[in-house]
Amino acid sequence: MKLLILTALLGMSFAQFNPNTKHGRTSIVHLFEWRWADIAAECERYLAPNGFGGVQISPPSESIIVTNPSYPWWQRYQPIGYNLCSRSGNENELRDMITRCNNVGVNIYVDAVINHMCGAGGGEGTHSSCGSYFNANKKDFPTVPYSNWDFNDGKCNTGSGNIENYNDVNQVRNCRLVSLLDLALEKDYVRGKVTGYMNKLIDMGVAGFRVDACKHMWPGDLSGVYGRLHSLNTKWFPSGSKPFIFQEVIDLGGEPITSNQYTGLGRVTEFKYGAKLGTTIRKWNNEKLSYLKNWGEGYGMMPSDKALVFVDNHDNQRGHGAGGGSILTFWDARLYKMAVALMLAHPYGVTRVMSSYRWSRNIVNGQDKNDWMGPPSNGNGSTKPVPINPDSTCGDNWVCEHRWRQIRNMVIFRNVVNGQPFSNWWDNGNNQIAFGRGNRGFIVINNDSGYLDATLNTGMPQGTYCDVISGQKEGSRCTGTQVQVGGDGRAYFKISHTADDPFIAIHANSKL
Ligand code: AAO
Repeated sequence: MKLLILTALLGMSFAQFNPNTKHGRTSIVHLFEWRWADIAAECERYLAPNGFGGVQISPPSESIIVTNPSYPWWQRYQPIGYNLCSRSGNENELRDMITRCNNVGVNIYVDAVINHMCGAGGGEGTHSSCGSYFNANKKDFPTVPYSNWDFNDGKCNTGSGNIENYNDVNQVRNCRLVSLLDLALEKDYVRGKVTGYMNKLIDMGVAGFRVDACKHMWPGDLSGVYGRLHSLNTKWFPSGSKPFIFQEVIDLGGEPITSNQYTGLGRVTEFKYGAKLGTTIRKWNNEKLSYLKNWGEGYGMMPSDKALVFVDNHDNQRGHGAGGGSILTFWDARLYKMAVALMLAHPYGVTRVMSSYRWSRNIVNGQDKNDWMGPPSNGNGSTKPVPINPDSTCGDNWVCEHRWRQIRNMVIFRNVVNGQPFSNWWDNGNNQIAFGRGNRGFIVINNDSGYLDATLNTGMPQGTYCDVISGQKEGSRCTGTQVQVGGDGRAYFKISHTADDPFIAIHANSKL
């Protein structure tokens, strides 16, 4: 009995750290700005067959529509209510997507914008994604409804009403983030509306939430919100499963609000991860791959079982948020693939793969003037579908990093090595490294300016393995390079520094 209670308690307190993924799947992909109909198809035709555990979707809630600039991606981070129509589709399409993805074991995580409503300058009218009326000047959002007294302004002590100083905790949590009308989440009424929205999605079948802008909400208020969330829908999840929570808190150090103020409530986005990995792979500040022997907590990051990690996100791939110029993105494809492979091979954190669209960058003095540009769209702002080319890449400026062979195969690698320890580290003291995951997988990376030529202990059983970077195993042959592992677990590797992808990865399921 005691044991039962203990397990129940543990289950309750740790559940929100568990992504609830199925069939041993371990990674999430952010299908940034995709339409619900496309995501549903992608779950069935690509994500499930290739072992993706879940999808982070763009905010489904009713938002303001901005025409100057013309339909920016960030309009969706300005809710005007909790009706479920957006540029990605309507409520029926959302429901159909959740159902179809769940039916093939791919989870949906919703980007929940609950810190604020639209910007103070959002005006009055029905320029919103479901056409509901709102009046930002009066802080009147009748579809919820919220009105003047549901906002924090009375508690904000800055002249502008906006956050002016990130060193002042009260400002950061009670004032407006870039003028966004800041909800008073300590009010029972507001919490009720927010949890009503989240619970509706849980009942529809979502598996969890990315909670936007958590730095700007008091941990106690968030705890109050999370405590009211329903268990997941038992049509797809074991009874009593709690939603996975990952909270967006940007903590690169140097501010009084830190990640660990939130790690008791759910996972937290670890922004140091992509910033530091970018610096290392770009070899800035004399950083070297060989230093990554201590990657993770050893680099001052939060505990692995609290972290949600990624190489880039929808903000810092275009200069929003934080991380700076070191962040690697699809624009630096060669280094990017190396970074994503390293992330997926390494045991630290729950991993999220980014899937982007291309826009016309216009960088002036290090700033992208087109950082606002929305997804591939028609003239009226409606988002275009994602066409799939015969070679399985995406068309129409959808980048689909998750479909790049090297990235997709490393998502599979992570599933194959799940639960195995970090092992058999090797480095040349510079930018050549290798490490394994128990006896299930091994990766070798050459980011030096000369050949890698070494016989390394892989920890793997004897056999012929297909490299899953230059190709993969197909039937009884490798479409790319082969690796021979001897009876002693050792294998010879030679990797040119000028190779398209200067790294090799093998795993238990790529053995011939
Ligand atoms: C848009 C317009 C605004 C306008 C507003 C209202 O751009 O001009 O005032 O509408 O009309 C997104 C866009 C925003 C957009 C907003 C609403 O990024 O441009 O505003 O939608 O449409 C902070 C927050 C973090 C937030 C990030 C962007 O803490 O939560 O800013 N991210 C999320 C979403 C994001 C979204 C929102 C929140 C809002 O992912 O897409 O905004 O829903 C420091 C702080 C960080 C802070 C950054 C940026 O970072 O630490 O907490 O992030 O500043 O202000 C070094 C430091 C690093 C520092 C960084 C930048 O790297 O180490 O700590 O420099 O100074």
